[in-house]
Amino acid sequence: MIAPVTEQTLVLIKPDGVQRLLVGRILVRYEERGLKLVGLKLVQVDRELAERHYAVHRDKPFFAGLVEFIISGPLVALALEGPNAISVVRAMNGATRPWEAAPGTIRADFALEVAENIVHASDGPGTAAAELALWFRPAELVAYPRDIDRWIVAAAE
Ligand code: DAT
Ligand code: MG
Repeated sequence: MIAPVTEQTLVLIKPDGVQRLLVGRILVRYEERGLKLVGLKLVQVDRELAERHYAVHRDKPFFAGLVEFIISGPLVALALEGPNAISVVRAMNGATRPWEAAPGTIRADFALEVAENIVHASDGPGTAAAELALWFRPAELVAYPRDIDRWIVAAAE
């Protein structure tokens, strides 16, 4: 058996998801997959946090619009934990351009435009650690056992 790496990742259900009343339907997908919710909050983001979160895109032509969008209304920030959580969540979200996202992914099912593509997720271990630290104080990330984990996370051999 390949021992999976337990990871934590940051997800944002962006303002379009909140405005379109999709928060519950998106959240249930991650929950049903077996990912553990270790952080959750509704945030009205300020410009400084938005610019820090998307700093890697600072020189892109869409940067200004991206920041305006992300501060346009509240969003929901999630910290999710599980085996290979970073790549699992990226796969569940689907391709950045929703028209290229595989059917059954969140972006394919709920979005049409790249600028309003419903969800964000960290893209690697380094960005996950940095983004979790940016969005959550240490005390807001909660470690707790779940009885169902014995059905979801295979015991290491
Ligand atoms: P992802 O969110 O899949 O990690 P990314 O990091 O390349 O994608 O881009 C961050 C966000 O920026 C993306 O979710 C939506 C927006 N974006 C990307 N490319 C864009 C474009 N060509 N026009 C408008 N917005 C864009
Ligand atoms: Mg990205």
